[in-house]
Amino acid sequence: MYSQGLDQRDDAPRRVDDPAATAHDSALHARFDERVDAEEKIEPNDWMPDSYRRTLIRQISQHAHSEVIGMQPEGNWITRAPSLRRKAVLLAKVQDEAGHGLYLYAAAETLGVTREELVDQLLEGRAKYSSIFNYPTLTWADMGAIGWLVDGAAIMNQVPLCRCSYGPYARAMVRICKEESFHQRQGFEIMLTLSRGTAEQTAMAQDALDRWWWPALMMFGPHDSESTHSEQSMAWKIKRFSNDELRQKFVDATVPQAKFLGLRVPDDDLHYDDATGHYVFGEPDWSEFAAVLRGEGPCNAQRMAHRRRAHDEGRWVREAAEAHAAKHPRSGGTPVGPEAQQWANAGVRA
Ligand code: FAQ
Repeated sequence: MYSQGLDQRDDAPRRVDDPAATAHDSALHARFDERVDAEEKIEPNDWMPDSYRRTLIRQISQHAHSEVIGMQPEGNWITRAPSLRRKAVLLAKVQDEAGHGLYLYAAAETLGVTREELVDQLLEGRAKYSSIFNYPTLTWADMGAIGWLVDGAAIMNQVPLCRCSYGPYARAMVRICKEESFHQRQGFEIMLTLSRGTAEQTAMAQDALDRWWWPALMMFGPHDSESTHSEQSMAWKIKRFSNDELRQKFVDATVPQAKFLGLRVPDDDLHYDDATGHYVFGEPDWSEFAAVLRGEGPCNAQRMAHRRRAHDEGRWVREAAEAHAAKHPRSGGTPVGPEAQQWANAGVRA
């Protein structure tokens, strides 16, 4: 629905031997670059290079898919939360993730792609989602570790996206980051409670940290030297920091929190470097990262099977919504004009 009017592209391929067209293209490109450099937001109907549009669709839709698939690991614990308060908080958090997915699909739609296309890409295995959601949630402490580490990494990565050059993405990220911040605190609070609890609870918190630490570091993506998109995305001010810069910021922020919890970060190489003021840390297992991206992580098959099943089971809801909208096209479902009069006559308020 957000893609209406976006099918007129100024950057459709032109004849290379047409000097006027080439000059026109160069002028558009130059103006676009100037606006990005001047920190102006690019809006849906503004001219943009096709490659900028494609990059945004790729990143925003992968981000949306991650939020939606990301509900599964935590959804696993809603029925087993240890108290009513924990259950209500976890339920609200998982609902927030669904909301983030929806804002992000809507932001991607402003680029001229439909949500159906994006969902098809996910279901057919043509689109990626974050590697982190392919790991199992084995104990209640995993809810703490996900909030603390996964949402913590997400915030580190996403706060700079609030300054992304593309307006709809940047604005969606403002609200998402506020909610992620609450999520991070609820995770840390679970870890704090467990680490101040019995020896068994502390061991559970340590075990969760052991299992989630390295996958959390992989969330930031490959090293800068291996990152295919970073350089261009940073030039376009979509990304504001490189993958390695954000990973370092995350380690610097999180290690002191682990110390406060009395937990040990599972990295023998980890130490503070007085000269740089940063923590030096070991190398994630990049072969594991590559395997997860190939679909061979511990839960890839399970996550996708569940998503496909949920999509199929929700078909009747989508069909009912479409049938309703077709009956009431002018108001997106709410009857207006003579139709409203008919409803009013029947005793129904429009
Ligand atoms: N997993 O050239 P780069 C969350 C892919 S939301 C899977 O460095 P880029 C909330 C990358 O797509 C978490 N694939 O790519 C939550 C590319 O493949 P492609 C998601 C990865 O885009 C919390 C290739 O590798 N967050 O956690 C990963 O410049 C708790 C080369 O990489 C976002 O999506 C990975 N970890 O940088 C929900 C944030 N890393 O497309 C529930 C927005 C890289 O060429 C519970 N996205 N790849 O086939 C970004 O900031 C960027 O897209 C990066 C990757 C940093 C993820």
